[in-house]
Formats: sequence, structure tokens, C-alpha cells
Amino acid sequence: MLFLHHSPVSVSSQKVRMALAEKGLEWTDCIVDLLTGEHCQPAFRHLNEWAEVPVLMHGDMTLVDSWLICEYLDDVVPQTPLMPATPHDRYLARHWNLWIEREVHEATGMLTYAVMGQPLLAQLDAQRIAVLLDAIPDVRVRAWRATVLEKGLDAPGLADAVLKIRRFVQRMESMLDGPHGWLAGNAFSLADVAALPYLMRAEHLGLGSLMTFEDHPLVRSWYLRMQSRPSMQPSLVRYFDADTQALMMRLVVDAQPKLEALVRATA
Ligand SMILES: N[C@@H](CCC(=O)N[C@@H](CS)C(=O)NCC(=O)O)C(=O)O
Repeated sequence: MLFLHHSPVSVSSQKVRMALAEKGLEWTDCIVDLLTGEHCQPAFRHLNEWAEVPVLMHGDMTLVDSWLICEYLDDVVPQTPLMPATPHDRYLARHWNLWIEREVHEATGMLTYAVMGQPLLAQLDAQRIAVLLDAIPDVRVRAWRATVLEKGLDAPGLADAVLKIRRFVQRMESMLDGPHGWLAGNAFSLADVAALPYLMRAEHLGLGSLMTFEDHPLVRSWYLRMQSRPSMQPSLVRYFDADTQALMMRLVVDAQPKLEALVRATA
């Protein structure tokens, strides 16, 4: 049995859900509410001291970190492999993960928090917000969360975050410029799984102008192929009900003028 502690909207959780679905594995949902800070409570920190989703439970194993979980799944269920076959391409896949970790993950988190988290949390009273912030174990994350909560889309660092997403899409465009159209080697792999949630998030946040057909045709073609995979429904689509989609749309519409200004400033 596989128990996945995760959040529907978390990009790292989405990565693991897609890998599970690609491998034809079933999992039991243990949904963690990030907005109310459930992941910072002792019960969850007992599973992951860094207070982050996803966490996968398999037998007596408690696994953290989306990439490590995906590689583990690939090791224990070697049918339908997700890691590329050659050392060269395996390196490329791991390098994509490193790149995403270093350049894209936090930038995506900041933008998500500014567009969606901040307006929702702003409804709470100051004391509750202070409790939520204090519970975040990483002081650096706590600091940028506090700034984004206070300043929203005017927070420093958001232009840099948009720039990082822009560079990510550009890097993907150049790497997809080969005969195969996948990120690591000649077939779909974990590199593609790792990248998809970040592009989807950028689009959901209203940053689709960073990846137009005109400027990034290879990324767009890759994105369409990824979205047509059967694994999309069980891992991603089914977690976004109509109410969630409507709420996200409303928040993005509100954020649009400032987001567009950030996009223009980084062009
Ligand atoms: N390297 C970790 C990063 C996990 C991570 O940052 N998860 C986010 C959600 S995507 C999280 O739980 N954030 C805690 C929070 O929002 O306070 C992984 O790949 O699993």
C-alpha cells in the first residue's frame, strides 16, 4: 500500500502523483492543508521534519522529497521505467531536477503565494498570521513569506522570480531543440514529469505570456503532448474541482495588472 501525504496544489506533490500514475500505481490520499499550516504541526513534522509535502509511506519506509520519491518508485517498480536508460541521459534528468530545485521551485512558490496565498490569508487576523509564520521551520522561507504577506505582488523578489520562470522556459526551448522532443534523451522521462507542474503553475498564475507558441513552439508542443498523457487525469485534473478552478481564476484576474507589469519589467 502507498499512502501519499500531499496537497492538490503543491507542485512537488503533483510531480509524485504523475510519476505514480505513469507507473500505473494506486495510492491512498492523505491530504495536507498547507493554507491552515497543517504541515507545520507536530503530527506532520513527525513524518517530515522540514514540514514539506509530499511524503510517501511505503511499508515501513517514510520517504520525503519529490525527486527522491520518484527515483525510489522507479527502483521498486522497474516496469515502465521513468529514468532514462543511459548514464548520459540519467545525468541530464538529474540535472533538470537540480536546475528546478535551484532556480524554479522557490520562484514558483513566491509567485503562487503572492497571487493566491496572500489574498486568502489576508482575511485572517494578525495573531493567527503570526502563529502561522512562526511555525515555518526555515527562517529564510519565513522571512520571504512575511514580506509577501505584507506587500503582496509589490514584494521585492517577485520580478526576479518571474525572470527565473522566463529563463526556465527559454532553457527548455533550447533543450527540446533536438530530434526527440523530450527533456532528457529520446523518450519521456522523469525530467519531463519534474518540469510539468512548474509550467502548469506558471500558466495557472496567468504567466502564459512567458511561453507563447510564437516564441517557444517546442515548449508548447511538449506541453500539449504532456497534457494529453493518460496520467494527467488521475494525477492532476481530478484534484482541481470547479470551485477550486473558479477561485484560482478570480485570484489571477485580480493579480493580472501587477503580474503583467512584472512580466514587462523582465522582458
Ligand atoms: N524538495 C522538496 C520541496 C517540497 C516543497 O517545497 N513542498 C512545498 C509544496 S510544493 C511545501 O510543502 N511547502 C510548505 C509550505 O508551503 O509552507 C520536494 O521536492 O519534495
